[in-house]
Amino acid sequence: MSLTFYFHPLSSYCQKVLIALYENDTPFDGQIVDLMSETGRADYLKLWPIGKMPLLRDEARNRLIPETSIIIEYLQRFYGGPTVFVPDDVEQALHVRLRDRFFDLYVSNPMQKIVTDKLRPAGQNDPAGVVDAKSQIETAYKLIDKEMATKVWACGEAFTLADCAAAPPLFYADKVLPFRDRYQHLAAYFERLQQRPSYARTLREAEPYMKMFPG
Ligand SMILES: N[C@@H](CCC(=O)N[C@@H](CS)C(=O)NCC(=O)O)C(=O)O
Repeated sequence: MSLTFYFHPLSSYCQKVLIALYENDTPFDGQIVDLMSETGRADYLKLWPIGKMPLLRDEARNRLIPETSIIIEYLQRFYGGPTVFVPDDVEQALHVRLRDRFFDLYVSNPMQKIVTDKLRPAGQNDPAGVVDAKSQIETAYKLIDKEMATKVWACGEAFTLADCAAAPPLFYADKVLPFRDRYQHLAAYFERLQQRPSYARTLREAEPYMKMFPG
């Protein structure tokens, strides 16, 4: 097997890439990484000193690829299938990349801030940072809700990189700042994401680990 995917099933960014792998039935060996264990973290840091998951190793091309958006573009270029994550058209591609950045930076990262704050030892919390993160997500919800009033997927009719980026953080963001009763179009979009077989499978595989999710 040429591709090895280092990941954890519960991790939002890892799920983003799993969705892309499942969309095109791309064969890979999965290696679960436990960053909570001392040895798991030490081994992973040898691979990628930045220490962020996931990573893709491609034996055939002798490449180690970090960063989810780059991994998904890599998969499309070298292991492509029917789902095209970033369209060839330059303007459309820029739009998809913008929406991908939007979900990573303004939903995923603030969601992580809120969740990881719950894991910090007593006395090391950052209440002001959590308030800022919630405010950022709320603004993002409003913008997504407006966008999704007229769209099926994040960038229109086709499922893209932006939808891979959207589904996992929306799932966790809804747990820390619920949106389903407040934003009708966002809620309907998230429902469609959950019905998508690639994300449904990702969620199913995360289920046994869900008890590790704080609060
Ligand atoms: N920009 C990175 C973000 C990856 C990221 O934040 N991963 C989280 C898991 S969802 C992580 O590795 N957190 C562990 C840590 O920060 O120690 C990407 O897109 O790959």
